Amino acid sequence: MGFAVEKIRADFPILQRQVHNKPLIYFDNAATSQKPKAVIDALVHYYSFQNANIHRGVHALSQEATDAYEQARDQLQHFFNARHRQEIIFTAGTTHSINIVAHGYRSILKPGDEIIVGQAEHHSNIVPWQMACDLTGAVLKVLPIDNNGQLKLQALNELLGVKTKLIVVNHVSNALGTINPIEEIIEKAHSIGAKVLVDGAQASSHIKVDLQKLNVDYYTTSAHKMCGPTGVGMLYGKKALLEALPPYQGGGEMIKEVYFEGTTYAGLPHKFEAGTPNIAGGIGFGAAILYLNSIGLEEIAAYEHDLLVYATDELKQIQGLKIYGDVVEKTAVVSFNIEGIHPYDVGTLLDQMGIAVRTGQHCAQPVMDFYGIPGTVRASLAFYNTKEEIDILVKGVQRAVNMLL
Ligand code: C6P
Repeated sequence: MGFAVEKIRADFPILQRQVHNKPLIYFDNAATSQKPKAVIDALVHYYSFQNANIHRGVHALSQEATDAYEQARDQLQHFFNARHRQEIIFTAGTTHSINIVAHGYRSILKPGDEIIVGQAEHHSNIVPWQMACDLTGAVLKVLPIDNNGQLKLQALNELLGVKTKLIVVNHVSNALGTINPIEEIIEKAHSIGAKVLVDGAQASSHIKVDLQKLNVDYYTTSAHKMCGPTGVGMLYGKKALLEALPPYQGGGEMIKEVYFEGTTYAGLPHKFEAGTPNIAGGIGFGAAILYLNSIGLEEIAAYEHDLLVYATDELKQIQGLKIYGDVVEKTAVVSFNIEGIHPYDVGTLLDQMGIAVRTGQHCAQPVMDFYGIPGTVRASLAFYNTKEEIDILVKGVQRAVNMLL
């Protein structure tokens, strides 16, 4: 049986709406994915019937909310195949997750220690490390990309050394869609005793991630890119590493005992979950995981790859169109420009046609600087998109070119 895209599309209420009197074509999935009714219903159900603070009350409602929230943690553990449920920390999203680790490394790093960062990182996997380096005297080294946007693994051999403490790299580039060979990177890092943090924001709803098999040290993602709500995400870390990492925020929930003379901290995962969390968000994240599982990550990946190949081939027919990161190993992201046209102008005209794409630097300025461009037009596809929508995009881009050149 083929991929039941029409049935799937019916799960997403927003796909029924019009924009500028045209049916919405949503190709900005890398920025945030749309939400199926199952996730929206989970949020409404929680606020309608279960709303209470968690881990605190003896009353039934609090217990029910706690169970629902903790069940979501179990769902995440199984989805990513983490060894222990305590290794799954609820955060506000990828940015928050990376900052938790980078903040902790402020008390681990020594002057002269080195962190290797990929050249095609989102700003949220650059800036926290720069801040940590500024405070500790550690040094940030850049693992360069080639013209296809792929990391130069050869260069990693030269960068890795006794001073390397950590490699921080994305699983998939948000600006280009290129999939990084993280298995190889993790192996190389471990061979010299360095750790690896993988920013999985653009991977986790497109590629099946097995954390134990990867043997990765830290992995981060955001629910909102996985059909879940905004403002919630995950930090995975190996138990022993998270236990050794100092807490990020102090407050309720993250403590064992508090005296004015000193405080002891709670165990995992609570040590990193100070304050009342995004309870509905966590429950919604769990519902999103269930939804993705009901379709199947492998099926999603195969269907999206089909869309990617189709979109790439069709867009290439347009004269003067250049795709950045046109490689085999990538998710369904097409980042492009047309010679002589600013990406913003293309995006604005596409919007008038009901087509949502992102234009600009995509919070990855070093990638744009590398190519010497102000930005790109980025069409990022999801499993609820169709080839018919791609046809409309291609026609739309051609129309925009005709108008602008
Ligand atoms: N990228 C995009 O349009 P947050 O905002 O914390 O959920 O995720 C940050 C982030 C980190 N890493 C990668 C690889 C990302 O793609 C993102 C978010 C969006 O590309 C919004 S800037």
